[in-house]
Amino acid sequence: MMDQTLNGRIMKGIGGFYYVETASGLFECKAKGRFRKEKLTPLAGDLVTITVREDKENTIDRILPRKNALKRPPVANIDRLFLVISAAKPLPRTLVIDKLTCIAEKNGIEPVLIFSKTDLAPIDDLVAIYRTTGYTMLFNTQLDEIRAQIAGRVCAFTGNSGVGKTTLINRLDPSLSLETNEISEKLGRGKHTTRHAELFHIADGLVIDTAGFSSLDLLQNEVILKDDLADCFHEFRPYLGECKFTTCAHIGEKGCKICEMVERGEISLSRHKSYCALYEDAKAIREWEL
Ligand SMILES: Nc1nc2c(ncn2[C@@H]2O[C@H](COP(=O)(O)OP(=O)(O)OP(=O)(O)O)[C@@H](O)[C@H]2O)c(=O)[nH]1
Ligand SMILES: [Mg+2]
Ligand SMILES: [Zn+2]
Repeated sequence: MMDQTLNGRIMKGIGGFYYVETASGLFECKAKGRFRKEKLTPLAGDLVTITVREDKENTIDRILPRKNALKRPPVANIDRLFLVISAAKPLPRTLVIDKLTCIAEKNGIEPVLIFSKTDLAPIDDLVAIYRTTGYTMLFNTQLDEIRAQIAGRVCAFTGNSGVGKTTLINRLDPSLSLETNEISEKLGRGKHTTRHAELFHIADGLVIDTAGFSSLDLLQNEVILKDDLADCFHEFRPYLGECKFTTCAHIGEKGCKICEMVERGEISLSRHKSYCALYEDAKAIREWEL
């Protein structure tokens, strides 16, 4: 048989091998040496062209341009990021949620908020805060609605350890039976034994299981510059450019449209507080430091 050129998507990468799904099946491939020279690492989620060979190892020959790429977890081409937020155990922290939505926005990923453990504590205050963002908000019990959000897209789940990400993914597709904390504790196994990203078919879409990566990894490895920050707050966008001063940083200046909208309750105070805190952090970062 002759060598075959196929298009596909990297479902996972382990120990230098990549598993590429194509219309003709799944193929184990090696990356061409050229990528190493170009300092380009194939990532789970990458759309690639591969050559399938009869008597030699299959290779990834080309990585198609990416929509986005995260460092940690190392994944590409994500469409939606599900932020799982628990009402309790662990308690939600708005600054963390807001930083994560900013990282998503910066990468062209649509955040979707999923509230879990609402059987343990009320979540109304948080729902009220995020209503003004316009983001889709769902409870972890709304499985069909969550499945509809996944269909046709590449999705990732994030959120603190213990919020119930794996539990939810298992409920969305019981055939997966990924290991939850409960089980790994019972088996006396250390948490996060595997640290690789892998794509699964769930609900007519692809879900990246980022076992071993925490939202902290995302938070620590993605940087947003201060001039890009306001744009990452989705609900600020309609008003940007309407401040009195073109140099307005929206942190309490006179004639700031964003601050006016906060006063009017159109933008939630909590989100603006996060913005101010993140702006302070971002001030310390210079582009040449990246
Ligand atoms: N009461 C309650 N418990 C839940 C809910 N969702 C998950 N849990 C429990 O929370 C614990 C942690 O759930 P996991 O799914 O392992 O959490 P995780 O987000 O995957 O955690 P990491 O893998 O460490 O990031 C388990 O004991 C679950 O049974 C929920 O809606 N309500
Ligand atoms: Mg988990
Ligand atoms: Zn302003």
